[in-house]
Amino acid sequence: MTSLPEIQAMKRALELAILGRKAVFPNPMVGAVVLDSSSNSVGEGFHEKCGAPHAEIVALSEAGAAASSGTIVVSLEPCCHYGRTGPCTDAIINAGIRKVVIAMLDPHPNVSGKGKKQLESVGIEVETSVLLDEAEILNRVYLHYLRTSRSWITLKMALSMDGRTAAKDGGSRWLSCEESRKQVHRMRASAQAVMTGAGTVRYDDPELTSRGSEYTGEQPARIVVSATGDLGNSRKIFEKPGRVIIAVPESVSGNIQEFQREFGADIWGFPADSTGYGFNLTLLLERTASEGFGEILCECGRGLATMLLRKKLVNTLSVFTTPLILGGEGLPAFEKLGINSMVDSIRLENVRSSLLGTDTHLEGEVVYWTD
Ligand code: AOF
Ligand code: ZN
Repeated sequence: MTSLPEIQAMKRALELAILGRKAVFPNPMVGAVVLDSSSNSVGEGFHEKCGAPHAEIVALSEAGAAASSGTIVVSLEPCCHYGRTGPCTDAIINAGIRKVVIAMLDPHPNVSGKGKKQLESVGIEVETSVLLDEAEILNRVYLHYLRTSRSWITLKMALSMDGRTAAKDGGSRWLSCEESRKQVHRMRASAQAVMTGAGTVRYDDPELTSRGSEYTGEQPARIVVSATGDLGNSRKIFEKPGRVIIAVPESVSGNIQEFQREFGADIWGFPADSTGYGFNLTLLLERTASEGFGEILCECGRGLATMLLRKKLVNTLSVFTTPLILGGEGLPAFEKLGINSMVDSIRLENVRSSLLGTDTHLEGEVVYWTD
């Protein structure tokens, strides 16, 4: 049975875990709370960044001798292997902990139930699945990476009430209200990278940086996807601090070295492929993940948005809807997606909705039935 203090401690552990959000990838976000034998909280910790001590180690060292005969409440199954750091199970056993309360088992092949077994084998009581849903949502990027080796993509769109992204003449400034734009700047500030297509760069010359009071001091990397390497005369993308990556087919990467020379941009070339954006976007998202981008905010036009959705690479869809009509002559959000009837429609789950000024913000995870 889970006690009330243990559930409260798990809520706190989940809160603490989020503090590692920007720096832990490819590790999970983990928080831990140590309760002494009278259920008082005597130590807290979270995994701050990849390579840093695990949450349990931080919480146990804060608790010191008070951990003896106590309980550790942790949002993920304690590890039992040597990675960049040592096994948390050993530290828990050595601290004299009597009970371990876990939200979710760690699906990492080196752990996946083995941590729990090791603790039980020395007589420690282990309880699992406490606030499991919350923990799985919290670690969706980690879980997705373990399954696919790819970055998590949040596709953000600003639409009119009739689902148009721009007027017939291409104009879309300022479709969203000020509160929505502030929210986008918050999303950029918390994303590790922002991705767009070269068409948007050519047409809008965006900065893709976080600005205003939402700016937290660190700009996201900017990733531009292009089939040709043509960015027109747009240069704002290079102006602000932060890494800029231009992803192109290998065949054109030699032609755009000037972006590397003049602005220090990284040019990533991928084998040509007719099913993607001149190259296979899946390879791009594997590369972004291997370079430490767990979550990418995609702010792009119809072409890239359609391609990402067709290839089942969009994980969260985040739509800001403004109460105005642009009519059938306005530009639609997507090109054809092969949807012929309601049963083929692409749906979202875990949907969140809110009002932002005069706009509605709707966000949820895309369900791909055939996965
Ligand atoms: C825990 N507590 O706070 C975290 C865990 O390279 P390392 O040593 O940091 O190990 C990384 C692996 O440890 C990671 O893939 C995941 O399985 C687990 N993460 N485990 O007990 C923590 N961050
Ligand atoms: Zn660990």
